[in-house]
Amino acid sequence: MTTSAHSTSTFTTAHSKDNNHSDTLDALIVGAGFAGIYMLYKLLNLGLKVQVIEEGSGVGGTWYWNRYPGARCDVESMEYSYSFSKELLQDWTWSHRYSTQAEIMEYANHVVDTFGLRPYIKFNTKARSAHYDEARKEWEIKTDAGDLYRAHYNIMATGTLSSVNRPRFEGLDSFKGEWYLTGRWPKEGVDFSGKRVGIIGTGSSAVQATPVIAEQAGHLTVFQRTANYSIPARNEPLGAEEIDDIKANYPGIWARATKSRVGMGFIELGTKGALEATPEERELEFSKRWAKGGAGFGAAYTDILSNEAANETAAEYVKAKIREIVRDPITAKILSPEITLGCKRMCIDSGYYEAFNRDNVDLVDVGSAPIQRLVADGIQTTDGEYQLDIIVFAMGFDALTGALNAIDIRGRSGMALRDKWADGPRTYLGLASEGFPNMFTITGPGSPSVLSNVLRSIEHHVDWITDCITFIKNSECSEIEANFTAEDEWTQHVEDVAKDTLRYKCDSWYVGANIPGKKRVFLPYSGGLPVYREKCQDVVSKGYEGFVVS
Ligand code: NA7
Repeated sequence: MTTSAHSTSTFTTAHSKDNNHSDTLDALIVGAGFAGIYMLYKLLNLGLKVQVIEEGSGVGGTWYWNRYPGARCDVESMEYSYSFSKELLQDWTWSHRYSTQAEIMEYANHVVDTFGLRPYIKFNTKARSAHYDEARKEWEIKTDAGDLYRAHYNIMATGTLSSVNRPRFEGLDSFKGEWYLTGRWPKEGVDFSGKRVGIIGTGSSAVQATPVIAEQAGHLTVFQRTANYSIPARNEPLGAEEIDDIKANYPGIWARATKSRVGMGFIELGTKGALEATPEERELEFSKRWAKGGAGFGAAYTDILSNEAANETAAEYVKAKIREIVRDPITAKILSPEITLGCKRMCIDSGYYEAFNRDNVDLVDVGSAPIQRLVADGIQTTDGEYQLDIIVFAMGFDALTGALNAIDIRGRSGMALRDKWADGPRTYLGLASEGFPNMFTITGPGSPSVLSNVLRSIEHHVDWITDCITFIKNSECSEIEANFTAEDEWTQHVEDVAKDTLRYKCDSWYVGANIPGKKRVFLPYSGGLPVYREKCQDVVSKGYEGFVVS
């Protein structure tokens, strides 16, 4: 726990606390992460009978599970916050520019308790199946804990980066040491002291964990398959004056976030192309942003993610920084990415490159000499064997579709969602899928989700779903379902818009390339939040165009 602690006040909400779970619910929400929490709040305020089921024993979603050393948000805390309650914004105070996992958990719990939401969440309860009963026009949801819920609406708040990419290495069972997944970190923590530790992966999770584990372990070996770009976070405590200033200016910050492609009001977006600037101007601009730290580096120019030559200017700047920081030139070379900057999500670090200057840290390039198998004492690559006591798998997630496909979801005529999506997800606006009436996906595939400050995308989706449910209720209809043509056009549009970006060509989790056998499809919507919001609003204005309401 951090010492930022925050508030004692409670606000009142309009809902009643009675909730008879044996009756048909108005809505069943799967997941008590940030999406599920806000969805619950909104539907209770509509006076609906709602139940949330959550696999973990606490709220927070992916933050609940990702308690690995160094876990932190890479969006600034002051805007990685719900914006729906003015009181909450004033009441809560973050301690640092970028929050730790522990502080984010504290915040999630604070929100849940402030608004009296906890009684409506059943913990340690994993959704196993959700089947649509066409005759009753109800969803039937079964859980691993043996519950059966019936609900009019089935709302999937299952998260975008929540289904862990588990190791499939040959010989995993033969490894005699301990092994851990960053995405399922044990609550009691891990004692690395004096141990020979290996970490597989160099995405955000590993980049955050590496410097912290390096300080504790006897020796740390980082197994890197693909070098990625990392920008220093420059994390620091937030000063009282800065906090007061931000709190006084939240309306302006949210207004800026609403206009921003990525839903961030703090990031200063460049206004011209990198190639329009002179080399000296670029050097100055990149240096300014490197010194400030954070994701703003990638927003220095308008064309970094659309023009290869522009991208190269930013990439070269980072590579020069790596050479400057990392003392051993061979290590610096291996750490220097060959991929397009930003095509895999850029990392934000606190001492990542510096960690490789430590005597107890080594880098192994498993891109050129792949891991062959795990053996009793460690990892065997095509180049040799590495003796380890502990292995940390920081291998990412089955992004956007993994958590949904993990549940046996069946719509009309028993159609399985995972069969329908075998060649890639098909959604209308990332909110709904044809054949699955009254089911909504919060930040689902085909919506901006992971290409935005996900808190802004969550709030937008939850507000949209709430309005939609209100509309259905008021119109005395019982079903809403995406129509085939609208879904087809949207799915094609998501792909078409992505094609214009440099991210499209790169092997990343954005296209499902990290999961063996996953169909290569660009998963999030890359047209930006403002365009996306306008489209969603337009659909509503035209009487839920593209949906069948019956
Ligand atoms: P990422 O960004 O998907 O990173 C996973 C890392 O694991 C990445 O470096 C992968 O290398 C590596 N990986 C995956 N499978 C293997 C195998 N089989 N062998 C070696 N290395 C492997 O996941 P994170 O959890 O770090 O971050 C995910 C997001 O969470 C992040 O973007 C933030 O938004 C929060 P690869 O690049 O595929 O070669």
